[in-house]
Amino acid sequence: MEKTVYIIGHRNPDTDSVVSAAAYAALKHAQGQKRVIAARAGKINPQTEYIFDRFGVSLPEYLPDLVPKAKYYISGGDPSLVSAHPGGGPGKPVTVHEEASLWEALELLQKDDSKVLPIVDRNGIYRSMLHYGGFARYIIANITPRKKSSFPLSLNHLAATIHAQPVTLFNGDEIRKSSIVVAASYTAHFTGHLETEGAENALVIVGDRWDIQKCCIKMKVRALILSGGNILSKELIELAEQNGVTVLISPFDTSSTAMLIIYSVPVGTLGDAVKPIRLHDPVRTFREALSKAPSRCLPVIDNDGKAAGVIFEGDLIKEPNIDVIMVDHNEPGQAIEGIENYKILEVIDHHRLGNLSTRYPITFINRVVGATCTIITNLYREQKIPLEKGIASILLCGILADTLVLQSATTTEADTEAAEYLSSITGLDIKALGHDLQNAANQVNSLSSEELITTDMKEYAERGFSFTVSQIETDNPEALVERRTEIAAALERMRAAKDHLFSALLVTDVTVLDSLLFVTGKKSFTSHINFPVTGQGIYVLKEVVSRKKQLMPLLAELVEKAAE
Ligand SMILES: [Mn+2]
Repeated sequence: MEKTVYIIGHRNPDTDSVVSAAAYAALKHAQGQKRVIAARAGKINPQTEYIFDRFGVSLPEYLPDLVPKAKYYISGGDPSLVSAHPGGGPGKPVTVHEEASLWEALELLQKDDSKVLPIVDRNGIYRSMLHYGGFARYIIANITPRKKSSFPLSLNHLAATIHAQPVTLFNGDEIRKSSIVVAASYTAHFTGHLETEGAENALVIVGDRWDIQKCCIKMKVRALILSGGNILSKELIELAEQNGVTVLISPFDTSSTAMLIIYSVPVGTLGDAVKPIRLHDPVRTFREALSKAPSRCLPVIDNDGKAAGVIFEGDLIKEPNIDVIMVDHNEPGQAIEGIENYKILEVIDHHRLGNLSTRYPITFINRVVGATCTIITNLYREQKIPLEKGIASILLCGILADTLVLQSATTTEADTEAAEYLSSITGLDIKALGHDLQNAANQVNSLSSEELITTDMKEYAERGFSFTVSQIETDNPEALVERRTEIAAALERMRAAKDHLFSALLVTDVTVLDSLLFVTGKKSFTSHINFPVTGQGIYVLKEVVSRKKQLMPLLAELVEKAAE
């Protein structure tokens, strides 16, 4: 089975990470890899929204988490992803209509080599499950010499199941309980028998016995079935038409015909009402039910209640049907929740190495450049894939956003070169575009303290400690200094919730390229901070604009001191 591959950036996504995912997925599509989907692990910031909107590129799909769910393990892939694959995706699940005959259902089961079959109504809504266990129960309950059984069936199903040639057919669709009567005795005897059985619900199987044929038609049986390909006289056909009696010619002998009739009941009457699970249900919520379910499988439905397939206990030990490519991050702590359950195919990044480990060799590209978008741009050029204008435009935005318009300390020649290349093929002016991007980002004053901190927050692990460092860009840091009590309280809530060593917010002034650092933390850490102070818990970091390249080494040193 071909898997779906999600290309996804870090949590609290910034422009570089969202654009990298979108542009790298477009590169894979151009190379013919259809089942690759760009994704993002969170809400986008106003700048990212502005960019995708302005250049008319569709946003990567939002994934709240990658906690294992039914849809990632279901046999045949997640049907809800069909629309996402222009070249086709997982097929429609095999189901059977509730009014189809048991015979048709069994044929489907055999053809599909499956143990179970979801039974659906005319709109595809799940009704019940057919499995061999339920089928066996039906046979045992109905084929017993101790009692005379009747079967709910329609004459159309009956005719189809026994491959009959209809001579006359009345009320073919009506489903009604009927009993099978074989005309094996003398006529007088038989007539008495038919009277006690109730002729109107009798399906009489008879051979070439003219007397019995006539008496059945006179008594208005539900259907007269001529076994072994026997035919009816013209006179009796006319009588059958007058009396509204259905006459069918069965190509099989009497015993085969009688046996096949049992299989013409609508499959909906045999299904087990197994409670379905939903595509997005986490595996942990149904693992136990699955181990107790008949045939150790459960039906899976989509949001509309439509049958989406079947999940077997064995599916959970197979590899899931999705893989992941990480862009703009490599530390598991910054990745989308649940990522450890899937195979990481590639990492494309420009950050320090975290503690990622994989079970397989992977493509790992990590370059010391200012933006992952620079690496992606160069992958297009190395692999000789022409850039669409929309993708080229957002890539340029990604580079400018992550490098503060090529002015941050992380900017390399490669970033400048890639930006100039993109600028020339899109006709976008770097300075003017940079100005637009900073304007779009400058909405910090309308954000709550929580939003200021979580919009671009990263979690780190170092020397056995965990901590968070957020960053926000503004042209008016004074406005945030005025809100210092409120911001410090929000930072402290963030820190205390997960018992971090400290939580910090780097406020970067894009007009002069300096930053302020807001910190709350444990004394064992804060007592070591030796940066110039400008207020309670606020430090001045002259010419520091890069969290990754300039701030993180400073913080790592302080964490080391706290560890001693
Ligand atoms: Mn980046």
